[in-house]
Amino acid sequence: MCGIVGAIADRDVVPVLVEGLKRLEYRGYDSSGIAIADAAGVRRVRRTGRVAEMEQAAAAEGFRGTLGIGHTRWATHGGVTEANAHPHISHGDLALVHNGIIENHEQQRERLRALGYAFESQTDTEVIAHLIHHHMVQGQAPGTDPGRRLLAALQAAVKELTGAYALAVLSRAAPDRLVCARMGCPLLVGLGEGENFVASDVSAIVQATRRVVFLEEGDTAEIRREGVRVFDAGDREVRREVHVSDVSLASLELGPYRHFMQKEIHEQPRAIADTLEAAIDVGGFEAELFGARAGEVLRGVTGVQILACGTSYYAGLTARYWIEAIAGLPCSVEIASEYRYRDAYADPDHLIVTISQSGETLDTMEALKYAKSLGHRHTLSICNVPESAIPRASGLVCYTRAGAEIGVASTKAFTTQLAALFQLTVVLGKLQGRVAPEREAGYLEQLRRLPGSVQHALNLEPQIAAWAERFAGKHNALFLGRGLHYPIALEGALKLKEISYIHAEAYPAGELKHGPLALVDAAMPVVVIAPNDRLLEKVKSNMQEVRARGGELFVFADQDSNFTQSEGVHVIRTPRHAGVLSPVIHTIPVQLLAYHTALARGTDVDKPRNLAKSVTVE
Ligand code: HGA
Repeated sequence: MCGIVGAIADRDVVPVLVEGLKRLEYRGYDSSGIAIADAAGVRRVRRTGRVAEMEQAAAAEGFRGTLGIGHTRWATHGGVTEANAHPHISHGDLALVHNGIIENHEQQRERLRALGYAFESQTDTEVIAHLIHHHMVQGQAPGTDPGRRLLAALQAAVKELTGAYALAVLSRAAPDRLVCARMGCPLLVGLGEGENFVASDVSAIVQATRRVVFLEEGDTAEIRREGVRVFDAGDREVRREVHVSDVSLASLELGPYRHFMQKEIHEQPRAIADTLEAAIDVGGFEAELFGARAGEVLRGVTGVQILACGTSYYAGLTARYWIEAIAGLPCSVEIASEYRYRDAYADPDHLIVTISQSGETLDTMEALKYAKSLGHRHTLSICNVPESAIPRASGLVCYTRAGAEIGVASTKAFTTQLAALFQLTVVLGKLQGRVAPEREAGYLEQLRRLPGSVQHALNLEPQIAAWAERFAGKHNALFLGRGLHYPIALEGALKLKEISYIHAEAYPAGELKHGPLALVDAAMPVVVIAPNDRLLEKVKSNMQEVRARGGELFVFADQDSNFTQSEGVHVIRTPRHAGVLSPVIHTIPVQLLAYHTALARGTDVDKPRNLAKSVTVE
């Protein structure tokens, strides 16, 4: 959330900042701004609304400069106003952009007010700008180099902050550098030729450079045209490894699609195939898929605790069914923001599995740290972004290979997480002696067929789009599933509310009679995920309960489910029962239903109101 980009070069960096912000816009899109500095002073332009509006304003004001920072905001403290948009400036001299939340901002504000600082915004961020300025002024011994003072002031200021931050700062007094800091929110430095960059993620700067250094927790850095210096939390200069990013430009472009979400839904066969490639290539499920030491670790675990948020949590819920049934291990799944604040029972022989698309989800990261503090020794991360914080903090890792996911509503990240979790299940099952070679071969064959079956499900798009027309005028919807498909009902309801703003809830179909049936009338569409599994007859009875109350049913079934259309019962068939992988197939229609309903309602599909991607705040 919130996107940061900064650049120092011999050329005009404003186009680099604007393009970077456009690429980061999925992280936050309520307002944006840029600031540039030279020896004459600091100038900024800010606008509420989209980056394109800010870009126009910058062009109208003839913004140019060789040193600049930019920000796209997802407000946490203070409303969506121009005054609250970043960059924030102190004394006309120092400008700063921030991602995160400063928890002690009130105390710092009081202190700075007493020191004579005036505040122009309601943000927590503005205190950081004044605090750095204060330290800069304090360190003003005659002859002290202002560039060194800027870094020293940043390093002193961050020690007085509690909370989470990624920061990029520039000052008129030191027009030859940017300084930046990271704690709890992602930040990387991009290395160019005679020019260098800072950004929340590599997509923002990939057109300028692919060589990046990921800052670690507590790091600060000084970025000049001629080079970059990184310092650890103790202000000691350190070397950090240089990585060459392989993010593809095509994955950041819309191509022939209308929305990134649509593109990403259609990329799923490829994304799943890429995620499964390693297992399919070796022709089996080897522990080494999760890291060199994985065999030894996974053989010894006696249970699994999954921690995640949002869509990733639903991937975890699906995996629980697999892990208990196939690997025979107890598995619990918990929302990370709940787990991290309760006195949880910890069995050190249980494996902690965290799931996060971005690898930066703050609640998940904190839940992981908490689990370790409770004595958990075995940790595994399922993540889509290499070198992000959560995999780096985990013993074992499985990277999904979905490619960049730009749409705020997660789609291909979810199905690739399911693919990864299924691989983990079978590896655990083998190590527990519960999956014999014939069974393993059967699972591998099912996985091989999975991308093709997903493609078949995508072919249902025209039928689903026709249903979506009927949903567009509704205010509420219910999603039902049982067993393995209950988490898919949850995911379907989440997708619909996220992007179409229709209130949608999901229930295990057997729960209907315990309360939600009271909501059912002719105005309530009820979506049912009803493949031909051993719960099908039970689901059919639950559907009768809905029909008897005048509810209209929209049923996703497979060929063998034996449903016929009738008055008030609409049926779309996925081609063939996909066995234990059926939840992956049934995810596609609920994604498409949400997408087309949002389209019919004219909402902003890729940037739904109030949301943003990569949730790096609590
Ligand atoms: N707290 C700051 C930054 C918000 C943020 O990082 N969002 O993801 C603000 O409200 O402006």
